[in-house]
Amino acid sequence: MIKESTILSAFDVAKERYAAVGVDVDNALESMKKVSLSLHCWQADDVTGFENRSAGLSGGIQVTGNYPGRARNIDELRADILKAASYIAGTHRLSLHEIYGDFQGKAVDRDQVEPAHFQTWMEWGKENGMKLDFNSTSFSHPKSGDLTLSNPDDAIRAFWIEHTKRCRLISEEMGKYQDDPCMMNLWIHDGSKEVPACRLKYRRILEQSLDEIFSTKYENMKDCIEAKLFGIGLESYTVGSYDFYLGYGAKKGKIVTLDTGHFHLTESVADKVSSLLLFTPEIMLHVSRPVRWDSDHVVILNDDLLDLAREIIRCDALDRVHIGLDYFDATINRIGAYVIGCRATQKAFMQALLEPSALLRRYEAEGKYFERLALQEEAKTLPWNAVFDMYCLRNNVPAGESFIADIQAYGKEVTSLRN
Ligand code: RNT
Ligand code: ZN
Repeated sequence: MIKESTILSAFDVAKERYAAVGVDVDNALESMKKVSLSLHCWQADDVTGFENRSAGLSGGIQVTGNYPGRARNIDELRADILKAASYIAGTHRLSLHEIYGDFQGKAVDRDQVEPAHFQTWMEWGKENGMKLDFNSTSFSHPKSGDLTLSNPDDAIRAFWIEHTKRCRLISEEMGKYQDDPCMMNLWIHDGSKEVPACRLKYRRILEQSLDEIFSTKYENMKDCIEAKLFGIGLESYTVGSYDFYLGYGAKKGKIVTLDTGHFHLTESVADKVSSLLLFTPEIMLHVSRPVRWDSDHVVILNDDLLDLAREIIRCDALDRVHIGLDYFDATINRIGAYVIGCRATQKAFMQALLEPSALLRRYEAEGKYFERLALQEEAKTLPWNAVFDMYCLRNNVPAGESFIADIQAYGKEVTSLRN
């Protein structure tokens, strides 16, 4: 454990250093309260869910690793999420996929799912101070195939339309219950291994499906549409590409989800934020980490994440950006994976909030580009970590690396006993 007195004295020094470049650390700490993360439930069990069907993970996504102790049922998953959340300062949300319903061992097909299947989740969320977000699930089902909402086969398409409509209703009920809109993310894997004879055909069908799905208006949920570059086995064509959803979102006022793993590796996701804010209602993030491809590695504090957080803060857009996480790593302690990724995301926002932006903007307006670059470089090594430790201390979560030993203990006493 880091001594409290050490945190306090480091904070005082940091406060002085930041004041010299016109940054008020207390304001930054106050703004951190608005940085609420939506934890993805699927890191706890390798995107398995509770359908009791052995279809296996499909839809072009993949979890690698076989570290022991994944959550096998709803109780274990809930316990693991709460354990992880206890090391993450602030209030969090939980993002559920449809396959994580409380089905009580019954087989509930995706076109039969109802708000009742999420009643215990809503109650659990309220008891534990976690608001819920939601996701429809197109993958890991006998009808998943390569095409769902863009399928020319009317019966299959109708099945997925029904599923997605029901997911919107569930989201609406969640939003009502928690008195705060539930963010519903719609991602489908539709695509093909080779280039199709007509790309337009499937995109037109997808547009029609979405129009039908969104024709019901709700007050307590918000629709988010997530694009992607490619899936495994579906490398040549993705029906729901970024252009597709950006166009759809801009035209029809829907929120575009930016998954940081869903772009060409040299493309800047940070650069998209300001454009989306001008032309779409809000932004949903899926903070992830691609390594050579959309591999969904545990999020770490790297330049991409820092750039993204800085852009959001520079746009003063914390009220319009929803910070969801999306990665799945089965090679290490899964609870530790949550904590690492969440804390990295928070650290990125902490640094962004501490940027000496007033001074940087002044230099820029005056054409002082040497001064701007010099300050940008100096700002990188200002003692932001002392402010982050203070943020942890004030929120009663361990500062620094002391969570490692705790999570090791949970691994030994709880998760390693699962098999
Ligand atoms: C897949 C998308 C999608 C999923 C989750 C499980 O590439 O990122 O968001 O990861 O819905
Ligand atoms: Zn995603």
